[in-house]
Amino acid sequence: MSSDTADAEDLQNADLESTPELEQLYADFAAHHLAPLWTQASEVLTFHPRSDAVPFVWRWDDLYPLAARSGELVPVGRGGERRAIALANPGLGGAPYATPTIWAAIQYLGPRETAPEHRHAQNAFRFVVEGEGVWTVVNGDPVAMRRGDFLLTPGWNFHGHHNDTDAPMAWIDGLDVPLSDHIDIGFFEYGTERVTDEASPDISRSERLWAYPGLRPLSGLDERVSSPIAAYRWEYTDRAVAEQLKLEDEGHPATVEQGHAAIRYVNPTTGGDVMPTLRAEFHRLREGTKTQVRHEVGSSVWQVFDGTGVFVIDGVRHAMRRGDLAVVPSWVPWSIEAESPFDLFRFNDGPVIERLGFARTHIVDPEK
Ligand code: GTQ
Repeated sequence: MSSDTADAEDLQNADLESTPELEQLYADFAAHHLAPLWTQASEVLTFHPRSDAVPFVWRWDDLYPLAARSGELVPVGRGGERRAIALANPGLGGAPYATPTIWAAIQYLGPRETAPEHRHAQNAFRFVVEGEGVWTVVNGDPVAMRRGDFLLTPGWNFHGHHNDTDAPMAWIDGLDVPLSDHIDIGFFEYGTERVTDEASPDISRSERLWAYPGLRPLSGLDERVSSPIAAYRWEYTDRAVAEQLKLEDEGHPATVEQGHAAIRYVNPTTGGDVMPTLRAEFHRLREGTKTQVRHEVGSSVWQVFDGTGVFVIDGVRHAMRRGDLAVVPSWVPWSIEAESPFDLFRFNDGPVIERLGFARTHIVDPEK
């Protein structure tokens, strides 16, 4: 990529001589709320994506105790809505955004606590790296949350969470809040203070109707923008990636690259992503696997589910372990090295980038 080496400064009309007439022209532009391209072309038309967001890592060992302290000091209830603490990317000026499109937060519920029901246009999911005992109630359907489960709250579905146990629980939330903010689509409504169904079934009604692989109910043949499956259970995710590696062992290619099994969570009514704005995946790397170095358009957040390894982001090595989260901004090169069997959850804005026709991936040739 020769464009990498071009300096932004090279492209500006830097040698345009300042004259009183020119300065007056610029002042008159400003007075009329106008801005010329030529003084800022290289910022507006970058040779490749240059995110304001920076690569960054948050440690579970920092996040969890801070969430627990919030649990001591901050009640959860109407108005604040959620005891959720967002990852604030240091490049994004203090906004509570992990990337320009993605909200990622740790959410914490103490023993027997309830986060009240509400709904919003923004799409949301939860991923559980440890613990259990909270039910998220989605449109009146109680959905158990346990380690390894991936749970959906698509836009405009009422949802509240209640902890049915005497132990606290924390998990991560992913939402399209920053994208929603940029494009001004937010609507919000309060629901009930208590969750509408405090039952604690093992699986939700949604799963009983929708979560049998390759089968869909004839009562629901319409296409839906978001998946009707409220929970993607760990037992299936685990099995799916384990089988890919076994198939590879048996000489049947099934992995994305050698030693690297991965799945995408999908909407069974379309075969596409679970929600229009968010993609989610689960990856399992064999011990010793090193992925290729990739540049991708769009930003991702990774969370380590199990094992240890190294994330190399923009050439910087980050040792990662269970619960740690890493942000990879658009087009920043990344690769992963597994020091043990390494299980990873990733989410990103892939569906938006693809739907708008902006998707590109560049795999760095190790020979060059
Ligand atoms: O659980 O409904 O992290 O509404 C941010 C906004 C979680 C939620 C967040 C939310 C929620």
